[in-house]
Amino acid sequence: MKTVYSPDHRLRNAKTELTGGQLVTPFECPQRVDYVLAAIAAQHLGDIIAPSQWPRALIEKVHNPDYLRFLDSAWQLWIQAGNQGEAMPNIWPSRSMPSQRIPNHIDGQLGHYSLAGETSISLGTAEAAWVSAKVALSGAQLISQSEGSAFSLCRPPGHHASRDQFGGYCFINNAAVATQKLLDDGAQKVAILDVDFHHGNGTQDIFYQRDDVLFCSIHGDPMEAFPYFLGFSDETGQDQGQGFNLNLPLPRGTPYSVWKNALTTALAKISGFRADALVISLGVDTFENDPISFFKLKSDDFLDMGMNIAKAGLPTLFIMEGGYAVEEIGINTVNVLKGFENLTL
Ligand code: 7XA
Ligand code: ZN
Repeated sequence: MKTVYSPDHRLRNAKTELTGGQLVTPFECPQRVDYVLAAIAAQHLGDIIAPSQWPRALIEKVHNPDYLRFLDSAWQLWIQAGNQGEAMPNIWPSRSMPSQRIPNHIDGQLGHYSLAGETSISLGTAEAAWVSAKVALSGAQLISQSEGSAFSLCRPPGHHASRDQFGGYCFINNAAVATQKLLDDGAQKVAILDVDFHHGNGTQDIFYQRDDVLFCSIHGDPMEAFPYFLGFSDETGQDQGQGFNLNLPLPRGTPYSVWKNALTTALAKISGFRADALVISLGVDTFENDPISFFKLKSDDFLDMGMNIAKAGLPTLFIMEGGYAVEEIGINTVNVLKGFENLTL
């Protein structure tokens, strides 16, 4: 399986994340990709190729142009405002006092364009997010060219980013951008299976009213886990999209034996959808030692996960999302890909 990768992910090198009332070194760090690359080489997964250049218009199919302009200008505005640290939101329109107005001040813009408060914007963040989207687009192109499978080693991740909001370490929704490209290239229907520990609220939101994209997600129960406000099983889609959204929340301590039942349910739904292609939002923060999650998957379980995903029998694009047990992220990720290949080779 080919991997699409760019060293420019390093442009995202934030120093601060807000957690537990403290500013800490972000869990979502550049070293994550080093470990994945090392495992790809050690396990002989296949060639590693650079992404192509892509027009911004492809990103604008799933993100609002004003949001992309905000991402481009946020760091500069933040510095011009005299700030010393990294840009973080600290004020939002609220449920009882909503507003769609977009303030001129960077503090107001950060609130308007964010869904959570842990993720800082640092020098180079917008550039890295754009490169990450190109990595996703190039992976989609491989699938459109009948490659069968491909791995987009995206960083920063994307599945929390909505049309116009960042948060949860995500800025551009790489899985959504890739899915739209597959449709534009001729796929009639695309299924997205999000196996990251966290619900892909951004991806869900982007496709919630559509019947050409089925979104399925297996994740920590949002009553107990980020992103808290979406990811419940009664969210099934809206309007034309009714019935094309499947959420499978699971409780604290879920082992693979239970997680696998949810995978079987998701794969049955995907089979009934008769998709032309499958996009996997591949987070490995379901791992038992992940520092910010609460499932109990073991490294070998990821092999079985890949094997079962292969049983869908669809051209499949894997998009990297989360996973913060940094020393094991490589083997866990590549186990999914090797498991997939072992069944399809
Ligand atoms: O899939 N999403 C992630 O891995 C990032 C989740 C961010 C959680 C932040 C909790 N303070
Ligand atoms: Zn995650």
